[in-house]
Amino acid sequence: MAEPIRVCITGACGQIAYSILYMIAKGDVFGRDQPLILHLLDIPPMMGVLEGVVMELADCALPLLVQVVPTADPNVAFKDVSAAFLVGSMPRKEGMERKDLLSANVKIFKVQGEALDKYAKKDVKVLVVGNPANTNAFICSQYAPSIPRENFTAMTRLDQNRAQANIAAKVGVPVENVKNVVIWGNHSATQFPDVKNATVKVGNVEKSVYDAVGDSSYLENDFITTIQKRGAAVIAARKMSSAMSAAKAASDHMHDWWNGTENGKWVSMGVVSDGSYGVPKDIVFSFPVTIENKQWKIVQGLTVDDFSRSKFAVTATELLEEKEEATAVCKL
Ligand code: NAX
Repeated sequence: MAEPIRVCITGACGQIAYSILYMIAKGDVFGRDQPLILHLLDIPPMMGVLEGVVMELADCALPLLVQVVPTADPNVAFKDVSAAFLVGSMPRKEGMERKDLLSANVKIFKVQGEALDKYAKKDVKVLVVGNPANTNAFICSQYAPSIPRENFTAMTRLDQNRAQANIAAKVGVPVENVKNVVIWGNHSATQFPDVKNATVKVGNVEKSVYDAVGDSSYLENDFITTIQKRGAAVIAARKMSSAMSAAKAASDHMHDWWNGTENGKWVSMGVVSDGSYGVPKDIVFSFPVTIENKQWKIVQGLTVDDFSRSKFAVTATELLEEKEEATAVCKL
């Protein structure tokens, strides 16, 4: 058996955590032969609830789960961790825009960045789920200067999974037949779900999504807005934000970061922009990436036309504004 690794999940009493803890603890993310010590962080008023979560984890009788460390102290939560899922924050309520959340949530990620910097392993992989995820990831990395910026990523995998499922349903094929859908930009209503380079297997034939769907007007209008507004549609129906699907997406994201992407496939992750595709540098922007040896690389050379560039501009502008606001909030 391998040595156990320490993995932190923040917002451990929340609804996303309630799904993802089981996925992680049974080996979906780090492998079926990787023992785990889970560090669970939540805020002090939730410590009673957290006890219940710890009891349930014990009652799952999972062979990989060596130890659980429940805490309200970020310094304990991040001590020697190899991976961190930063889920904890205030969730968006019906009718609330993401911008309203920014000032409340960004401060949490400043504190957690500082704690990661001091206590986590220097090669820790940090996945930010809590919204505004891209900007929170940026702020977190700013306050953890001893950890490479590449180690801070934001989740847009739920948007990718939504887009992939939408195309699969439209064409009438299983979801795994659709590949290389890309989410560009912010995890918000300005994101650009893009199928220009995506393919779908129909029978035994691999086709472009454009050919298989045969309706470019759908792909450039309703498809995009449906994915952009899917989170709001789930909230309207469920009266709570996406949780099971968000947990699955976080699990997929970290799984691929840890284990690598399959040959010929790419996945979308919010990563610090290096200026690829004309996107402004130094914002956490979702790009298509491939992953090898736990290092992601932005996929280069994809078809990007004027339509795509206009979409990039909108989402990049929003991220630049968020970054400015967040930086101002952190300096107060
Ligand atoms: P919940 O309200 O169910 O849980 C949040 C938990 O975080 C609570 O237990 C709360 O006490 C805890 N928390 C608050 N401040 C904390 C802090 N400083 N340290 C540690 N824990 C803290 O929310 P949930 O539905 O689990 O959603 C969590 C976050 O994910 C929200 O910000 C939500 O907007 C975001 N989402 C992000 C998605 C993405 O694709 N990036 C999709 C799903 C989700 O909307």
